Amino acid sequence: MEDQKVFRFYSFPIIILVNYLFFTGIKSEVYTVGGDEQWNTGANFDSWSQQYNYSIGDVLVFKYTEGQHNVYEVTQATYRSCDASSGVIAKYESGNDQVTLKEAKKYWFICNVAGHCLGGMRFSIDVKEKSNTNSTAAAAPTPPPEILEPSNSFV
Ligand SMILES: [Cu+2]
Repeated sequence: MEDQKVFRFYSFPIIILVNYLFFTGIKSEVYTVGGDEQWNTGANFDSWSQQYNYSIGDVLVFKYTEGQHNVYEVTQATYRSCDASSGVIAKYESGNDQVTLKEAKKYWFICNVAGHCLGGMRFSIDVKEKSNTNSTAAAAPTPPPEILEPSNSFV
């Protein structure tokens, strides 16, 4: 009976701790490109993309009406020229495209519907390795054993 009470009392901080580790050290971020405006003409993707720091494992979600836009990951030269006759790394056109950022590198994205890239549907991001500041917390996922010892308040 008493043991159960102790467990219940101490399980709460453990849940908090596990959540903390999950959200700070382990979980990758998911970004909807363009925020509320999504992947559409008229949104400012330069200012949107500069709001965040991107790490390996993060996911970009491009939301738009299928057929009205598309998403091409391209080289820097193609990003600059908006001419996708070459320099295309990947194409997405489902309207709900999830792009996992797998490498620490610069990524360039454009919309290849005529006029959209030149009209501003393009941005670049710089994806970094996951920073080491969280790794000490993430390296100790099991709570220290002393946290389970009953304190004097239960004696
Ligand atoms: Cu477009």
